[in-house]
Amino acid sequence: MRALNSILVTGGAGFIGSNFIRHLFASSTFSGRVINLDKLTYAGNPENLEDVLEAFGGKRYFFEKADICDPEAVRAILRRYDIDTVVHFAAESHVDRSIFGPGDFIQTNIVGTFLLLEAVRELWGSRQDVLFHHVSTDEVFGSLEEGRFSEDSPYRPRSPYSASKASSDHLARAYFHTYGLPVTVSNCSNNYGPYQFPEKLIPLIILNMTEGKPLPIYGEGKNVRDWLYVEDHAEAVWQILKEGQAGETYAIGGDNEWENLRLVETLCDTMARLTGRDAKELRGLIHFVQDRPGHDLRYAIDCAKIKRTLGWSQGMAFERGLEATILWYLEHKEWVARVRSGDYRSWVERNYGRREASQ
Ligand code: NAD
Ligand code: TDX
Repeated sequence: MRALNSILVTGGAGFIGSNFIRHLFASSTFSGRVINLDKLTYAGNPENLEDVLEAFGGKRYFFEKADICDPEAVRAILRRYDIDTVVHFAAESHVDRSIFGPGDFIQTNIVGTFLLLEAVRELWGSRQDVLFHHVSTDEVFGSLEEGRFSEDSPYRPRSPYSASKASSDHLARAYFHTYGLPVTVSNCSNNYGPYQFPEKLIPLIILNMTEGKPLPIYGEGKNVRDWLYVEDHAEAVWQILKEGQAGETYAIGGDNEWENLRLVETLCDTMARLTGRDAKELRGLIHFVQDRPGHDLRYAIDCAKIKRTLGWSQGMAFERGLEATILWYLEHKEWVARVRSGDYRSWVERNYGRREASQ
């Protein structure tokens, strides 16, 4: 029986990590505590979890500002909270940034994952009621012409980001096979939803539409991504923690493929419907720009295994998910303004650091 009493979430101040932590506290089947370990890079914003901090801070929710590449800090946190489960989200996550500066991706995604695995192995020894869950991406499988990726697809990463994630996947699995560390891995398709940093396609397009700015489409907009609502991903990870088998990999996807251009046009139409703005005018903002170097053509995931073995399925219809996401960004103007201006970083120091220190 898995302990699941003291869960360390790395990268919990980011997009998926913060949605996962909120989802855990909303789940009637979770009664333990969460320790959010995050370095707070440009992508980390503890304001994403302000509501969780208010409700559970100092009781069942704890924040620790730390770098997974700092073994002493990580070891101290693992011991202090007697961690029995790790959910490893922390990573450099943006493909374009990896093209223009791969160094941080190698450091955090590869070296950081290795150091975290080492620290956990030292703490847990031969314990089997524990779990290290490694969160990864479908991008490790490369670019598809036809068919879909599954757990058995060969690894063919093609960007510094996906190469670094592939490397971390291999390390996580090696710790299971070599040391018997209870490890699970998941490879998920593109997530969307609230709290996504507006460098990624969907929030970038939503915010540029609200500001009347050009909507940049790389190349001809023919690249295809499979989109999944972030809360569905969070639920999949929670089910893996509860029922997933050590040593197994789970592919997670939306069964929801979209060409980029068609997706952006749909975002324009949905925005128009929700706000009364003119759809043609919004579509007129579409602007083709130079393609991403090495741009993968298509990703798609066959997630039959997690459906069959754990009973997971996607709960959010895409149209409803896009509406909810657009409305979230329209209703969170202050969050957007602070993220856009960089103010969220001083918000962290002014508000969050002070309150954490008093816990
Ligand atoms: P994100 O960039 O929004 O968040 C990453 C978080 O990790 C941030 O809070 C950041 O501060 C933290 N972090 C970065 N380096 C760190 C370090 N050295 N030590 C501690 N914390 C550090 O990313 P996301 O989109 O939420 O993705 C989370 C995970 O899910 C990543 O591992 C990513 O590869 C994977 N993933 C993402 C998607 C997607 O569509 N976004 C899809 C599949 C898998
Ligand atoms: O301005 C843009 N214009 C554009 O055409 C941006 C930012 C993106 N794109 C294209 C590139 C991709 O084909 O849209 C698609 C989606 O781009 P991103 O949002 O950058 O996501 P992607 O590169 O597919 O990677 C995402 O999904 C898998 C996450 O960032 C990864 O962390 C995850 O592993």
